[in-house]
Amino acid sequence: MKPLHICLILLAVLSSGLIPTQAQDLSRVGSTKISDQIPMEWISASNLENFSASSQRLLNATEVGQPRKARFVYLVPSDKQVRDDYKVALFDLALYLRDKYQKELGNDLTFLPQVEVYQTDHTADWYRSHVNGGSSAWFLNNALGEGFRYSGGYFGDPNNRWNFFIDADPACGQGIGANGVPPNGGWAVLSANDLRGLTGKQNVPQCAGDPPDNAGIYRWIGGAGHELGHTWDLPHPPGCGSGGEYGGCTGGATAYFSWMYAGYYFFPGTYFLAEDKQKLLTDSIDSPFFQPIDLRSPARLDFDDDRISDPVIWNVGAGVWQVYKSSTATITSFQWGANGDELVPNDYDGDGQTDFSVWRPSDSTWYIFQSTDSTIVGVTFGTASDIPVPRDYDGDLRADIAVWRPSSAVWYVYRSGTNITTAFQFGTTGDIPIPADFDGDKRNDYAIFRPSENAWYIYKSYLNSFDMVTFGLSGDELVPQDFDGDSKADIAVWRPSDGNWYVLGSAVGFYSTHFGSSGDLPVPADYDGDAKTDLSVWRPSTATFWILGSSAGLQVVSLGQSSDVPVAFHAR
Ligand SMILES: [Ca+2]
Ligand SMILES: [Ca+2]
Ligand SMILES: [Ca+2]
Ligand SMILES: [Ca+2]
Ligand SMILES: [Zn+2]
Repeated sequence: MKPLHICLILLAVLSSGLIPTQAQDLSRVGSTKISDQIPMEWISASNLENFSASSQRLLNATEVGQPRKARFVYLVPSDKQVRDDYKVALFDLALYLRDKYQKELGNDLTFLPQVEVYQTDHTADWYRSHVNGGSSAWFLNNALGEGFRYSGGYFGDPNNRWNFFIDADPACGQGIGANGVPPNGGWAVLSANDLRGLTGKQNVPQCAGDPPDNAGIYRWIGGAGHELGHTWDLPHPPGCGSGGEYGGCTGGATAYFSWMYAGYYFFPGTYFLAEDKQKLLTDSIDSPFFQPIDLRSPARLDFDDDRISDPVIWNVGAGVWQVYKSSTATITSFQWGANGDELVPNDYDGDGQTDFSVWRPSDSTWYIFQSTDSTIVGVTFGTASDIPVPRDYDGDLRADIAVWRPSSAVWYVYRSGTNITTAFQFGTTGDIPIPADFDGDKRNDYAIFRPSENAWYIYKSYLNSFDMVTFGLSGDELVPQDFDGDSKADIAVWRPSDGNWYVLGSAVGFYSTHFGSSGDLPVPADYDGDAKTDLSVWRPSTATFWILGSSAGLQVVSLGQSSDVPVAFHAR
């Protein structure tokens, strides 16, 4: 489905000539494009000294020995508000690029991102109109000067790559873009259209008559990643931009559709050329930015941090959790919560280990026992009739406190990466929320099951569209998990009446397996640690877990007593 979709876009764009021959942020002089690779001649130290001489640095961020970072800086002119949606979008952008660079570079190598916000003391109009060097470079010089002043950055900063996003529009003919040429490069300046694009808003043509750019959020993420590449002095491929077939790229279609040329437009469906990867990984200035970072999502219900799910039951009356630890095959008990609480176990502090945690409807408070430092966190969030749906929605590898409100079908998510709460309506009253990462981008997706239609509706945030799949019957237990190990959750149900698992595997297609029987409760998780969810049930009559390990085979674990509840079942 997806490859076909992309092919259609390619054909449409190529035939109509709409595909840009250079990067998205190429600005225009009349109808003539300026390269996004900003020549250093445009910039001079004196242009910046105008600001740094008269202003103090507000932050000293760059110290020798600090980990090197890619900095994503949101600059807010004095006549603009700091916007939460822009903050969230820049955070998303930074993590999407971090993840994509890791995929491209391999060996877990990627950069460390940091997102920051500064309100400046100049108006949006000042950036385009304040005389500062050549008129094409006014906007750049003004934004760079202010960006460096607030962030503490500078030309050729060995410890940071600076990506400034200013909520202001350049005038027609003024350039934006990046420079990575040593010793004075290492920066990019992007503008209000990027912030609009990253939040799915209509862009404002820089010059009268410019066509609108409606390619969607991914295209703007790809564009910013292309500029980030320029901050490391990655060039456009040879020949590209000279015109003709595939933009004149010497490397033909392969070069043309690479990330450092038109490929940004198809993010995440693009790639670095071998020479780009080679430069990032071996260049003495670039390579220190790329360190191995473990970006694997924590395992579900893993209380001993071995990335293997542990069977867990909860005694409703006493509030006692019993965990069968996979690492030692021993049972540990912990009292947390009380009768009436909802179990919301997840990794809230991001150490890879599941935290004992409950949500108490009576006071709408989340009580989380953090595994990192054994501190107790209480967060009031939601109302008594909400359904708790904690997941990692923003991709920072920490679960976000979240509820779905049945009366309005609004998802309220307290995003751990930005501490910003977002509200998004998806579904309708009577639906059942079933969030999971269906598309495999490491962010959980809003999704609901509609019992009246036996339909799964899955929202695809960056495409602003949804998938609908009819699957399952009324009375089925909904168990969206990654059964086939492709890192995408599969649409799946367990049917109590016949003990069958029906799985629409995103990699392997439909299959069904009989495991368990009427009276059991499904408790799917990855109990043998092969990154595939295992078919598994808890049998109350005998207080046993029956686990069909996808690699390890059948495992039977006795735990607790008949009146207990299995935590996996209630973890929604
Ligand atoms: Ca474990
Ligand atoms: Ca998170
Ligand atoms: Ca996702
Ligand atoms: Ca498994
Ligand atoms: Zn470029």
